[in-house]
Amino acid sequence: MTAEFEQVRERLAAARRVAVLTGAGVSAESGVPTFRGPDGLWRGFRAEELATPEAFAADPKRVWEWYDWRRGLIAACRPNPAHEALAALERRAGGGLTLVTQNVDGLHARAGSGDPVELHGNIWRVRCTACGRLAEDRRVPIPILPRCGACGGLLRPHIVWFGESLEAAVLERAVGAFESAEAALIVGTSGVVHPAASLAGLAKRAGAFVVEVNPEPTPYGGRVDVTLEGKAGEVLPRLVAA
Ligand code: BV8
Ligand code: ZN
Repeated sequence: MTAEFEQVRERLAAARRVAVLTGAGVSAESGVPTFRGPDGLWRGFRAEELATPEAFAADPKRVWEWYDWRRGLIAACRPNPAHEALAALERRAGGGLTLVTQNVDGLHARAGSGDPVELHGNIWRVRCTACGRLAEDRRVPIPILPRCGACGGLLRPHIVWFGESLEAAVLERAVGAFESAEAALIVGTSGVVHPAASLAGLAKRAGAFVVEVNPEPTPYGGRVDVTLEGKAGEVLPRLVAA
């Protein structure tokens, strides 16, 4: 237990309000591929080429095949000790912890997190491109080109694609949590995608103690108080252990 580690445990325990931001790295040990890691490609495509309204307009079938593949993969994954540790920390914080995630896999909720802020949506929710109807759809496989039950319109994943705005209420909740946090945890994100990547800076400017958990160095490096180098599934359970 290094002095740094002890300091983080103390600051986390003392903080009345904690904000957490997670990225694909928190689900890596569940077997969900990250975006920019070695397993980040699908049929040679990067997420930035598929998760866009243009890609969906040009070839909805290919985009749905990518999501169907991810849904099938995620359906077989389980929350890992990192998700469970964050759910335990939330219970212990008694309402003082807000979990914000960039992930669309739904694993935080499955691990028991009460009301995660899903900045980029959720892969198990679909939205009708014609009538806008939102629905949960857990079919695996999902028929490729799924149709709306109400109007027959083409469904799309209820996910924020590159170039699309985040839902204002969702972003406001995330910004509010990081601006009022006394401690902030940034776990398993490469800090590349905005506006999620700016949340840590908001907390820092508001005087919070900011900690990053990642096995690799990231652009956050110089701007956090402590970087705990390691896997989320190993570091978080030790941080949260009673
Ligand atoms: C918007 C849904 C515009 C898809 C996603 C130039 C500069 C700044 C911004 C931009 C720019 N050019 C374009 C933009 C805007 C763009 C953007 O940020 N692009 C990036 C690529 C530069 N952003 C947008 O378009 C956003 N919208 O800006 O709106 C606008 C503004 C005003 C008005 C109108 C419009 C929308 C962004 C949302 C895109 N959707 N996801 C889907 O999932 O199907 S983003 C996608 O990347 C995922 O959500 C993912 O979560 C996210 C970020 O990736 P990470 O989570 O960080 O994952 P990554 O693989 O990168 O990293 C994994 C990390 O884990 C690594 O650091 C690794 O070391 C670590 N790790 C690995 N194993 C472990 C681990 N950590 C811990 N434990 C382990 N075991
Ligand atoms: Zn419809």
